[in-house]
Amino acid sequence: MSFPDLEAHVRGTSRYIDDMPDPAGLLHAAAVTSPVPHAKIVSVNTAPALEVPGVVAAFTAAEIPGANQIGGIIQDEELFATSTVHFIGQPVAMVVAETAHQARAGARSCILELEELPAIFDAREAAAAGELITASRTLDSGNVDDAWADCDVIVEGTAETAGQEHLYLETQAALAIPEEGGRIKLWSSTQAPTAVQRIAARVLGLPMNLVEVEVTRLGGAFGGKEDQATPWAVMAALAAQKTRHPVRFTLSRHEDMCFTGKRHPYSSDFKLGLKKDGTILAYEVHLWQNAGAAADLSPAILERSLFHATGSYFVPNARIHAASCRTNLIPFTAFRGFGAPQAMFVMEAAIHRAAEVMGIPPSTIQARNLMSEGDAFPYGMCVERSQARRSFDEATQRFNLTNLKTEIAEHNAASPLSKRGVAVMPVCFGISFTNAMLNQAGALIHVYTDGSVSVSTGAIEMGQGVNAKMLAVASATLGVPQDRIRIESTTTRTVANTSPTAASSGADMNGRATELACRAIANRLLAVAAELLDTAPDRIAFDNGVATADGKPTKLEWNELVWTAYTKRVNLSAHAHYATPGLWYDKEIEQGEPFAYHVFGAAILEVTVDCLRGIYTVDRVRMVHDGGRSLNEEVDRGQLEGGLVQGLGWMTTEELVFHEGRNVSDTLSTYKIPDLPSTPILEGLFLEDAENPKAVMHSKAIGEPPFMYGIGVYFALLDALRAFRPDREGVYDAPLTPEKALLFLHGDR
Ligand code: LUZ
Ligand code: MOS
Repeated sequence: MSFPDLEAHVRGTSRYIDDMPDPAGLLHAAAVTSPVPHAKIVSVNTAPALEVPGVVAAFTAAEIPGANQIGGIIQDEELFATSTVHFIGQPVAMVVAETAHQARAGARSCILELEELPAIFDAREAAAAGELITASRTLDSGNVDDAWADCDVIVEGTAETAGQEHLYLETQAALAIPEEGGRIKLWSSTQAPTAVQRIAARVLGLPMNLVEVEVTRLGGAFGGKEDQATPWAVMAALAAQKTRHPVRFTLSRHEDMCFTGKRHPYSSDFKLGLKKDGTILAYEVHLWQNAGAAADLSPAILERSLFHATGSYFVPNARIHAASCRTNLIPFTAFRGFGAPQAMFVMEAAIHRAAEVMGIPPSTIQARNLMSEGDAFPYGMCVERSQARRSFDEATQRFNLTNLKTEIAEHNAASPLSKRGVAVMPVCFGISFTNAMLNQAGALIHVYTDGSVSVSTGAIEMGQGVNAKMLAVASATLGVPQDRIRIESTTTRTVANTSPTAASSGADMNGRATELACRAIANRLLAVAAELLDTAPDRIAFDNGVATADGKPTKLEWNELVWTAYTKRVNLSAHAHYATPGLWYDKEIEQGEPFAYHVFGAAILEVTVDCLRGIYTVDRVRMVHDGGRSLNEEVDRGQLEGGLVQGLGWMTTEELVFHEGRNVSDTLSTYKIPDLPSTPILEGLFLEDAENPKAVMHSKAIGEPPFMYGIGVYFALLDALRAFRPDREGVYDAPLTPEKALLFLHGDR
């Protein structure tokens, strides 16, 4: 089986937290949340909840035994607001009851006395008011001020991107079980079990060794469970500690859409300078990140925006300003791409504007400025193996961009009300957590006496297929068939101090740890085999469960060897830790080597716009992707296609709208994600001979990079729209919904 969960998923028997059988005495939790974006709390009255049938208890900050603090990077977020509420949906208290329905009724009955305060929702306004989450940062390379004088063309403009709802299939969920000695066992739908463990321990006033967090799998996450799973898990744990009952906390879809953080909206100003031939000389950009009301992961996301501001291009003189702005919206959080897509959109907008002014296709400017081997990013790191040009050239040649453009021009000339458009989108994405500390992982392997193997790592399976990849690594390293290996659930008790499964690096790092631990056991077993076969260990290998000597099969089988090793008292277990080598970054000088390597690729996107109605279709997207040597090609193809489609949604129909701080796109009827009918014809090619010595078995991380191919659809749409309205300049305000397309076609603003 190429994907361990496949059969259970198809049969519907895979267990998620909400599917786990109810433990005896189970209670359900619901949150009491702020109905206004900013207010002073005068009083919180939970007494009415206790009158609601089935309600067992209600808790506010006053009942917290430890610290009322769930902030990760910056400790600026209370579990329950005490003096002030800062956004609509902010938890103030919780109610536990015998059923979820009763808990919600209890929560609704609580009375909050609030004095409303003025609120800010716009990032630029927040910055102007000095409302910053952290000090703003500037990455400055070359000499931008002098470079403008050498430019033949200089363009300026603004670009905006809206937020994005994760819409994982499984909503936020947790189940807390009180055990003996005050211990708490937590099941959480989290990407970050250690973070949940640490913060639950902090809030409950327990040492971390009295809190275990276990995760079997998530029904999707996309970054939405890197930090945002924590409050619900911690509330469940608190209620379990207080009531000594198991407590389940599962958000409804509507609650999840209202109460949890999303992708950050960004506002930006850009200025791009080029030579007549399209060579980029200078780029200056201001990025205003709308962080929402608390830091969450915003500073880290801002840092990734800084690093990806110049996209796939070499820019000799660049100045990138980035500010994380505090507003009275929900704290925005990690989402596939982690600030890179927002910054890369601005660069593409600047190139589009320059192309417009110069009267040349954007792809001419793109092609002229791709990173080459040895070029440095503004943060100082050189690309060692750039596949930027290779994938761009392969995409434009294999998919014959020149012919395609001719075809489109002919169609457009012949069709007054139907216009086609095309764009190329190159992607370059740095792999590693930008915070070097987080680039570590662990694995714990047991070989049992019957030869079956148990693999535990810090990686969380969230549908991205990391378990399939761990299986591939363990099987190849031990030389035993995949069906003898089980990938265990992820728990803080087997592998401790884990980083979130995030930054596309879960398979890279946990795969390396798995490889190291398997190798340690294999080496011990080979020593035993050498004795049995009367030869040297380095002449023996294991292949599909059979020992080979000098490459030829022997009679010695894995099971027999394992048993013999056991009788000889050989250790059949190993733990290994992996820390990505060579990473450093100095924020003082804004220079360093924050990434192990980069992933490259290019996509060609085609659209057709109905110029009477403004509706459009994305017809076809073809990608050439730098995937290294895949650990599992089906899994990688799934990430390539899924990432792209999620990016298309962000750029087209997923319109996250806040009115006076209230999310008014909080249902599936007002928030439209791509569906099968809107999914284009997809073709994905993986670059051949793409080695990668920087990751396990020459593989490459794939989770996030393909998302950014989706950015190209915005520019393909602009291409089609401007075929109808050549008199209009491009606007850069994503998503480009059909309504906005209609206004472009028939309006004048
Ligand atoms: N999470 C994080 C991430 O904490 N740091 C990162 O650099 C990152 N990058 C991508 C996605 N999640
Ligand atoms: Mo992430 S955006 O949790 O890799």
